[in-house]
Amino acid sequence: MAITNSEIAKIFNEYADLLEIKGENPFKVRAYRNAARTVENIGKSLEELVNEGYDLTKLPGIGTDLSLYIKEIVKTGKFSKLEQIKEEIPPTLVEMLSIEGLGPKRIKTLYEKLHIQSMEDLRRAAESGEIEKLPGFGPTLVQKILKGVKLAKKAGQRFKWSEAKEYVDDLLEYLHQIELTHLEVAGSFRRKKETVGDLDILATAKDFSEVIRHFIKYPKIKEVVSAGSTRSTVILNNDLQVDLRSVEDESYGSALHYFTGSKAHNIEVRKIAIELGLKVNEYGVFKGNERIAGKTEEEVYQAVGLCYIEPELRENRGEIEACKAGRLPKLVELSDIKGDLHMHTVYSDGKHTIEDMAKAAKEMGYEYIAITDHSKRLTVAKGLDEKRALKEFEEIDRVNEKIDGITILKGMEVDILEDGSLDMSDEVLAQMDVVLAAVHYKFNLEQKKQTDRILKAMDNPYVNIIAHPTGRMINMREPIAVDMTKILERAKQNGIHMEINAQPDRLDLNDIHAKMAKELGVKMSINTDSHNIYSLFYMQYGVNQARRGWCEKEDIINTRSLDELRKLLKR
Ligand code: DGT
Ligand code: CA
Ligand code: CA
Repeated sequence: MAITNSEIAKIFNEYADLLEIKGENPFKVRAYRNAARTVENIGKSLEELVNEGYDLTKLPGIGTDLSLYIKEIVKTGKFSKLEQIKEEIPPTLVEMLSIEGLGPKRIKTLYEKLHIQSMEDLRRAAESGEIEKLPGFGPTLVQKILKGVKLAKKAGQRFKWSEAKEYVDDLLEYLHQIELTHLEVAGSFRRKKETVGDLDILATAKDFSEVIRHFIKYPKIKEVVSAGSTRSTVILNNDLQVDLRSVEDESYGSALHYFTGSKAHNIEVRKIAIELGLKVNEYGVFKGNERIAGKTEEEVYQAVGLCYIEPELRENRGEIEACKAGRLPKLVELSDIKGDLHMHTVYSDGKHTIEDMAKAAKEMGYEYIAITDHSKRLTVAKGLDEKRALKEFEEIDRVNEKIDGITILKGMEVDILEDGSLDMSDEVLAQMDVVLAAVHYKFNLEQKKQTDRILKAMDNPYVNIIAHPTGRMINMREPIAVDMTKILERAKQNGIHMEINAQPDRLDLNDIHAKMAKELGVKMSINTDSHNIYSLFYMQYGVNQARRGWCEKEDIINTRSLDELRKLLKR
């Protein structure tokens, strides 16, 4: 495995970028950049020099440490310090380096000043004019950033539901400018799948050709792929494909059912119809040539002897059997949520104070929140040590006295260390109302080690909730390798709850894990992990995921009143 000088230089440059984002000493940053330049320009293979036993410290800008690092890279192809720092910095910040005009300094500013952590945050802040107001960021740069965000989107990548939602809202508002009888987004979007491949819109109107004419004039279209009399396909500026179709009013329910999918669910429904001597397609339910149903979805299900099945359940994961047995869940709703048990403040990497968060949550009608700042290992996030944690709790007491109508619980998102111990003393943990434990580094441990690490943390008697249990970031970071069944069984045994993290990039537990948890009798908490008051509304995304996981109100602990919740937080 030969490694070229420019590859080594690239590693040092990347490391320097990350050090800079992290806010490390500028001299240190410069040392790596200088080393990268030296490596690039010496004109002789470093690999050969290393193999010949040449003393690398004779090279300009290469000291003892750097010479050891070069040897490490030549021998292993990797730089362990780089791997380590990558685990400490949100992967999207690293990804943002690929955007023209955004260097580490600016990314650091965006992260610190506007708490931008994802491409979506970046796009939103650029469009809203927030970025333009920052010193050193002009309108030209903002244009460049917006272009860069689009280019960074890899071909064939699925869109996060939240991202599609923004476009859907705007597009539906536009379509409603003309007269329509029905308008609905079907497909995976309606099933609230965490990512969508494209949008499938269904509309009925007296004059459908007018709908198509209007649709293809939507200003955010990049390309009109086709425009016929009953359907049209376009690509939006963000590369999202939209299919628009029309049907007759009498077929609307069947078409909505057909295009909502999933395909696997539709196939099962069709099988049942065939057994009854019926035919189901997008135009209706037919007995011979006679249409016996089709105007509404309820009618379609009824015609084949089934009850109405919520779109989130239509994945052929047992919903048809459950319907036949009368055991379909009554899915949890956003309005059932009484509080949010995971959020950050200025004590660690949040943007707002405890009081700000409490007031915003109170406005949302919540009965309680938990403040859960990071623990000390997470230095990039200014994680709290024992002393600062206790100081924060004193402030929580003061704010609780000051504000009526909402209760602030004392909590923390405590790091699970590599050996499964917690990043906080039991003495301080004992003073908290709610303890979240989470993995924030060493994502690559093999399954047994990673599972044991989490199981050990779950045996700490103060832990209440495992936060974002798999650590995955949609389209960016794979989940950690864990035996989820074992973790859920331990949760059941120890009275620990699992989080459904509502961040649109996380949605972790995912739908399948949430359903597993429910079936094992493990309760969950849907939390926004907010770092500012504006993302408290992410709760909706978490509720969507919970619904896809068949969760009912009683499966979710933060649908309980404060008194009930406190009982569930006792171990
Ligand atoms: P996506 O776009 O990849 O996130 O997933 P969907 O579920 O939106 O799939 P899409 O857009 O290919 O098709 C929309 C719906 O149309 C799908 O959920 C079910 C229905 N559909 C599409 N193709 C077929 C098919 O071959 N058979 C049946 N029964 N239904 C289909
Ligand atoms: Ca679709
Ligand atoms: Ca489609």
